[in-house]
Amino acid sequence: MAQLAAFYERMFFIRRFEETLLDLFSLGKLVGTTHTYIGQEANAVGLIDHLDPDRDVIFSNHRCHGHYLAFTDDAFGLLCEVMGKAPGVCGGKGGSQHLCKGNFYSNGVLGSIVPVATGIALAEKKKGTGAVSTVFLGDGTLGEGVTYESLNMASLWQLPVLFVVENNHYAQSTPVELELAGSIAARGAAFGVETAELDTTDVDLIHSAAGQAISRIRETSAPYFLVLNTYRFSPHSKSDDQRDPAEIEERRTRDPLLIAGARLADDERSAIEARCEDRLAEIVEAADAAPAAAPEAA
Ligand SMILES: Cc1ncc(C[n+]2csc(CCOP(=O)(O)OP(=O)(O)O)c2C)c(N)n1
Ligand SMILES: [Mg+2]
Repeated sequence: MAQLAAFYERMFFIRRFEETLLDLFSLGKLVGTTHTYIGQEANAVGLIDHLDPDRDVIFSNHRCHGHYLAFTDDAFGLLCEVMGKAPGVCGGKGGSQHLCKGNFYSNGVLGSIVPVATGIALAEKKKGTGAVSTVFLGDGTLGEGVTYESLNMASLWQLPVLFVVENNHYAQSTPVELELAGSIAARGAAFGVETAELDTTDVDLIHSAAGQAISRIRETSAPYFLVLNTYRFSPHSKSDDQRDPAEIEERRTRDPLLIAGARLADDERSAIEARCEDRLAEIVEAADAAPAAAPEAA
């Protein structure tokens, strides 16, 4: 129960952090656009619970806030970064998609992170650190050929890399059926990589499947391909949404917060939510008051 409460708190905080980002965007307080992870939180929270921020390495993409918060819990640094403020993770110069802190890296160029995560897995293997290199990619990113070169080398060289495909069924506005032929899971299996696929928004089930995947990598140092079927409630980025509203409503019945929240007592859930709201309010106030990023040196 303590674990479920902790998962709920992390997911709820990520959800409210991003809803707040959308509000701040509307007020003109963000620098650049933002891609929210609203609806997909159980993936980041369930999986990243198994990783050690001091040893393991994560590579994320344009939709990186949930992964970042689950790995670092650095909400102030992230908010300042997205607001173009000096205390941001990257001094307010990287923005929403380009975060670098400790063993966390994200990049908005689709596919670019996959060979880098594979190369880091090779480096960590050679150093004998026991680290797992995890890379999160979307269904649409499976259109990037470098993904398959990476899977091939990871399998040939038995590299400790976890490929996580978050299939939210859309690449921008293109449904997955119009972007990808064949099966997603078969793409990993075709390279002889151990593969698992989940179709759930239940954080406990994701936690358990991710635990098995990460234990396998730690035991064998071989790669693993994990497909998480999921859904985002928010638009791709800002206001670019052509999905049927009825489809979104139907998926809301499987909101990961509803599923996990229903297992908690009402008073415990309310206390968690109040704690998150207080923390968020403090962070927003501090980030708003923080100085803007320093201009480039001449
Ligand atoms: C190389 C490259 N091409 C195009 C884009 C523009 N772009 C940003 S996100 C996106 C769709 C990505 O879809 P998916 O991989 O399924 O991730 P999701 O947005 O669904 O999380 C596109 C085409 C980009 N960032 N990089
Ligand atoms: Mg997608």
